[in-house]
Amino acid sequence: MKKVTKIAGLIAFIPTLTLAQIYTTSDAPISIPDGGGTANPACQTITVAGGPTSITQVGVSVTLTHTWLGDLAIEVTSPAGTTLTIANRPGHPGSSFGDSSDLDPNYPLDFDDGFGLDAEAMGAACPNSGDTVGLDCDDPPDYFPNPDGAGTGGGVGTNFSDFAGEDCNGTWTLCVMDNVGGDSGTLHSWSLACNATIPVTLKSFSIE
Ligand SMILES: [Ca+2]
Ligand SMILES: [Ca+2]
Ligand SMILES: [Ca+2]
Repeated sequence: MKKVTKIAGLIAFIPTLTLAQIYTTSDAPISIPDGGGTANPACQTITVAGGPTSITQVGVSVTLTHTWLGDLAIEVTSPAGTTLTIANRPGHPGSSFGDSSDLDPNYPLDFDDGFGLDAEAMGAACPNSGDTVGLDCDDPPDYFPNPDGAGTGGGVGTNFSDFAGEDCNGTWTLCVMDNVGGDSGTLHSWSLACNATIPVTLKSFSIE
């Protein structure tokens, strides 16, 4: 009885306060070209209509499969054409090849300026090469963006405040670039929050 009450409370609460300003791509999953770099990214778009006309806050959730996250750079571009690199080869150039941890679609990566983990340190707390972010470390995998301009691939921007005051309506593009050959993966999906927070609590929520 206690659990039923809790579930009903969540369902009533979230759609009105949070989900109204969260948008998810309808694009199909796409393979990330191994070693494709900035010249050959995997991209998906979201077209927002009826959203906020002046951005105060942006958050992004990305669902990926990959066997070496240190290969990857992730960029989001607003309808106005502003680009922010939210992660740029985590662990590189601190280590030559970047962090070796894996990404699993069961553990989407969430990005918000208010989150506690540094995107550049993604996976650094995982003890083994075959470990999965969100499962073996970084639980939950919630990061503040770090363009890491020092890394290869040309990190762009500062953080999500780069989009402040822009119109959320229009087409947003998220691109994932794999900068080193040998390990590959897939961009499954991504979601965008305008003037809302990505609902991290939903990921660990299950009805038992
Ligand atoms: Ca790995
Ligand atoms: Ca880096
Ligand atoms: Ca690769």
